[in-house]
Amino acid sequence: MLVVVTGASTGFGYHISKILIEHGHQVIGIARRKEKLDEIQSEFKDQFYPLAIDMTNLDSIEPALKSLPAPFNIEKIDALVNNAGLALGLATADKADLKDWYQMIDTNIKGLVTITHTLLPYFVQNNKGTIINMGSVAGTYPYPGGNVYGGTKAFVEQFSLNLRADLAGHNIRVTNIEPGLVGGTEFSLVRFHGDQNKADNVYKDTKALTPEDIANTVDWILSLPEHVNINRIELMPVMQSFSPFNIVKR
Ligand code: 8X3
Repeated sequence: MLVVVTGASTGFGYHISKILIEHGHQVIGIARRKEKLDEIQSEFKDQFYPLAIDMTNLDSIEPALKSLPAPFNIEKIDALVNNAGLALGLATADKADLKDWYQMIDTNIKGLVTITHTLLPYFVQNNKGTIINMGSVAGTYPYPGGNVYGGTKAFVEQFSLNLRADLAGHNIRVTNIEPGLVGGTEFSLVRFHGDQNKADNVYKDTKALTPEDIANTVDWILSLPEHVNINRIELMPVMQSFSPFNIVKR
């Protein structure tokens, strides 16, 4: 398969690319940092095509994908893994930075729908394709400070299901993967604007999911027979679960 992976330079995206290439697929890896992508390309060689695009630069997405060289041409793409996304801040809504909100909306929503909109006509034309979106438990369960991040992931969840509705009759699969706590990535470092102590504290004394767990999930979904669609898959580490509702007493 030829698979587009967004956010391919680190974390989930790197591990997703790695396992797919190990299993004989080719990957077009999208990320902002060209140097990082070039490093990955030297590891994966001809099986990896580095495409340096900023997912918030919406106008650059379609032309970049439409000018991919052989054998990575847009009409040959079998799957899209919409992994790029970020959380910024954990302040309550009244104290959050509006710039953080806009950046999450631009990447997690606008970037995701733009690349999906670019590839969908080719999937429809080929009557074949798989879209795997990276949602989050934050899209289903509210938590303090989740505000816009959770909102963007709720969008991704519903967008995924609505794509399934629109694509009825076409042989196109759509899955939303909704992970809980995953360690071993820059997710919390980015969320806390580079505060390593705060980021480390999130995972202290936990046994969180790993990026490999997420990569294995993507690999498994792509390996299923073509008639099988996993609509949503929610996964958490065993040590993460649920709390009662918060009731503030007078
Ligand atoms: C990542 C999971 O709980 O930090 O999307 O929102 S959480």
